Amino acid sequence: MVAPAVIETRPAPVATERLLAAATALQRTLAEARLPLNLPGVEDVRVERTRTIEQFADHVLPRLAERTAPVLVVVGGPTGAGKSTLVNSLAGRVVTTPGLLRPTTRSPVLVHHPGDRSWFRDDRILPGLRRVTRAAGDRGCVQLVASPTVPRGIAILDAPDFDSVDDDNRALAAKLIAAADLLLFVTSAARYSDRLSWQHLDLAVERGTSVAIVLNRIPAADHATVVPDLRRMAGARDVTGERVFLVEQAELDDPALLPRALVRPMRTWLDALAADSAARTAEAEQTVTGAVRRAVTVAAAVAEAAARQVDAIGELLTVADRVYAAELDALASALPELLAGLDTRTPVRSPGPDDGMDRTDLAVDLALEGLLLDHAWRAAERASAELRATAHGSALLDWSTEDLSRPGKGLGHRARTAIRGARRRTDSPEADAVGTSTLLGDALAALLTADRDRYLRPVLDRTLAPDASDQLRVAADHAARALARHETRGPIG
Ligand SMILES: Nc1nc2c(ncn2[C@@H]2O[C@H](COP(=O)(O)OP(=O)(O)OP(=O)(O)O)[C@@H](O)[C@H]2O)c(=O)[nH]1
Ligand SMILES: [Mg+2]
Repeated sequence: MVAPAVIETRPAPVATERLLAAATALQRTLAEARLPLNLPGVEDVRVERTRTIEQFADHVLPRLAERTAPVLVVVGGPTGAGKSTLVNSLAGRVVTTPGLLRPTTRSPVLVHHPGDRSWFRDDRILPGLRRVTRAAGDRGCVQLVASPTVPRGIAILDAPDFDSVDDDNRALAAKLIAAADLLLFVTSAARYSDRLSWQHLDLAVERGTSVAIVLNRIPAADHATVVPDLRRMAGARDVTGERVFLVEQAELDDPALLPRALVRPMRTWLDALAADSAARTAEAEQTVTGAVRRAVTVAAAVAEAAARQVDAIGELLTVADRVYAAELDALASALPELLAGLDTRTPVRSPGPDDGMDRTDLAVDLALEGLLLDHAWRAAERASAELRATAHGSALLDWSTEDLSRPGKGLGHRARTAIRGARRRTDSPEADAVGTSTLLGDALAALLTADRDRYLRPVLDRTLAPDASDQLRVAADHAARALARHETRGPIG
C-alpha cells in the first residue's frame, strides 16, 4: 500500500475565500426567493433550486471552507450491483455488510483512515445525518468506520441503492451524490440498463461532479455484448478511459471479498489519488467549480421565475384593488343616505348600557358598524370569488394565513372604536352635516382599506420583495466573477 498522505493545512488563497463568500451569498439569496404561485414551469425551477441549496450545504461550502479535507468517494448504483462487496474488497476487509436480501445497505457507511476521523466526526460533511459507529437501518444516520487499510486522504462511502422507488431512499441518494467529491458509480452486467440509477448518475454529471464507472460481475459469456454497450453509455456522459473499470464475475473469497487482482486497478487508482494532494485537489475542484457554475445558471432561472411571480401577484392584487375600490364607492354613496335617515328619526333619550351613551347614539353607531360590515363582507366574498376564478388566485388566497373570504378578525370591534372616535369629533358645534358625513366616511373608508391590505400582507410578510430577482442576478453575477477569478488564480488546495 502507498504511504499515507500527509494532510497539511494551508491558509485559503484570497480567490478561494472570495468564492466561498460569493457562494454563501448566492445560496442565501436562492433560499430567500419565494415562488409561491404554481405558474407554468415553476415546479422544475423549485426542484433545481432546492437541489442547489442542498448541494451547497452538503458539499460546496464545506469543501471551499476545508480545502484539505479528504476526498469523499461515494460508491453508488443499483441494488445488488455489489457495491458493499466492492467497498469491502477495496478496503481489504469487511467494513460494511453485503447481503442476500435486497436492498441490503440502508444507511450509508463511511469508511476512512483512523487519522482522518476528525474530518467526519462533526457534521461539516453530510449535515443532518447522525453519526453512528454500528450498522443502523436508519436513513437518518451515517455509520463511521475507521480502517487503517483505507489510505489517508480518501474516504469511501457505501451508499444505499440508487434504484429505490422509495422517496426517502431517493432523497438520501441525491443527498449523498451532492456530498461526493467523486462518484464511483457501480453497476452490474445484470443491472446496467436500470434507468433509475442512471438518472442519478446523470444528475451528478449535470452538476459537474467528478465521476468514474464500474461495470461489475461481468460473466465471461456476456463480455462481448455488455462491455461495448456500457462504454457507449459511459462515453455519452464523458466518462472514458481510466475512469471506466471492468470487473469480471468471480467466486468470492472467504470472507466475502473479490479476488485482489480484480480490484487492483481501482485500488491503485485510489492510492495514487490519496498520495497526490494536487490530484485530490483537482478531483474536489472539478466538482466544486461544476456545482458553482450550475448554480449560476439555476439562479438565473430562479430570478426569472421570481420576476414572473411578482408580476402575477401584482395582477392578482389589482383584482382585490378593483373589488375594494367599487365597494369603497358604494359605501361612500350609501353613507349620506343612512345619516339622513337617522337624522329624521325622533331621538329617544335614556341612559345607554355603557359610558352614558343614549340610545340614539347607540342606534347610530350600530347602523354605521352594520353598514361597514355589510360592505366588508361583500368585498371579501367578491374578491375571493373573483380571485379563485383566475388561474393562480387560489395560490394567493391559500398563501395567506387568514381567511380572506370574510372580513378581517376583530373588524366589528375596530369599527366600534373608530366610529365612536369620529362621532366625538362630529359633536363639536361647528361640525355641519357635510363635515359629519366626511369624518365618518373617512373613518369607515380607512377600515375597509385596511381590510383590503390583508391581501398584500402575505406578500410583504413573506418577503416577496419586488427586487428579489435583481438580488439573485447580482448574487449570481458575483459568484460567476469569483469563480472566474478562482479558476485563473489557482485551485482550492
Ligand atoms: N459471486 C459473487 N457474488 C457477489 C459479487 N458481488 C456481490 N456478490 C453477492 O451479491 C449480493 C449483493 O452484493 P452487495 O455487495 O450486498 O450488493 P449492493 O450493491 O451493496 O446491494 P445494496 O446494498 O442492496 O444496494 C451479496 O450476496 C454478495 O455476496 C461477485 O462479484 N461475485
Ligand atoms: Mg450494499
